[in-house]
Amino acid sequence: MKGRVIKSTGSWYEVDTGESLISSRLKGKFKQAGLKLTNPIAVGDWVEIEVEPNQETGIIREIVPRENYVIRKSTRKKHFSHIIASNVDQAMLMVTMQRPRTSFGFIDRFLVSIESFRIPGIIVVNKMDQMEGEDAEEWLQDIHEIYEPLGYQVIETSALNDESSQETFKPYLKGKTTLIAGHSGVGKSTLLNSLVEKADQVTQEISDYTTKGLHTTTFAELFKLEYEGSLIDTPGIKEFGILDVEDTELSHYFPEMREYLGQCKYNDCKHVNEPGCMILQKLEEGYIHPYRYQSYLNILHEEDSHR
Ligand SMILES: Nc1nc2c(ncn2[C@@H]2O[C@H](COP(=O)(O)OP(=O)(O)OP(=O)(O)O)[C@@H](O)[C@H]2O)c(=O)[nH]1
Ligand SMILES: [Mg+2]
Ligand SMILES: [Zn+2]
Repeated sequence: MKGRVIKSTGSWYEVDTGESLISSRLKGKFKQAGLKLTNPIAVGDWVEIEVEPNQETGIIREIVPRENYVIRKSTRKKHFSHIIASNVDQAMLMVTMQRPRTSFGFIDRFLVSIESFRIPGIIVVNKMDQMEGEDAEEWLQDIHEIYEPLGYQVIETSALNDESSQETFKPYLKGKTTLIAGHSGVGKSTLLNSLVEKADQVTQEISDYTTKGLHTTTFAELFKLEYEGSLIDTPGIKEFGILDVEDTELSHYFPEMREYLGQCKYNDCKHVNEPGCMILQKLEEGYIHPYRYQSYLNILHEEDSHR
């Protein structure tokens, strides 16, 4: 029987077969080419299960090859990675200006990771009700100016008290599997609760002392929308560790650089200080945003320091 993993808690996986939910376990080892994973099965996976004689539990026999996945370095286990979710049609990154603050660097790291599968990205700016002051205005303007021209849509919302979030989000979510990610405390579960009537995700006020979230959601979980489509709530991410990317490959994951690739003087150009570099020229001419270029350098250098 085929089904989709909607939740995993330790060694049990909730599999939705369309007709029922069957708690299933893995038996035996699953080899996954080239990846050392903390979770062999991820929310979003399609699996083949065999229902046990008691009819209530199942055994996972096979994972249908993933179309894509969003993956990060494990924070707990060195050299291991963690799949946040798989087989998604798009990823929403929820960001807030304060309580907690989301940096442009963090946004860029997340976008790089979804670009490797060309997963469309949407930036959801939450807590618009708390946006006040010049600093906020500037931050918000930057978000629009930097990301929209790259093809990432930007949606502004106040998940906690916006009566119209269903209307706002439905056109984006209908018929698709959407992942919601972001720092702890930005309001991912709050938005989910407002969009999925039956969902009852726990939410929690952020710490006054650190102005950071308290990591309230601890497992990813897929919820079906009332219309066609589903939404995956995920635990807050502190830092987004990008999996090893080759130096010369990184620029492929920056849409604004992609169009100039192949136009540098040297084939193996890393776009740092090489003569005849088209990326540096476009940066100079203002076609590439300096913040984005800075993120590019940061990721590039961090990769170097791991070797
Ligand atoms: N002012 C304001 N507060 C909000 C808004 N959306 C969410 N919050 C509050 O922010 C806090 C954190 O919200 P959660 O939904 O738990 O955040 P989360 O992103 O799911 O956090 P983790 O599960 O820890 O990753 C809660 O106290 C929410 O009530 C909003 O639009 N405006
Ligand atoms: Mg949550
Ligand atoms: Zn170059």
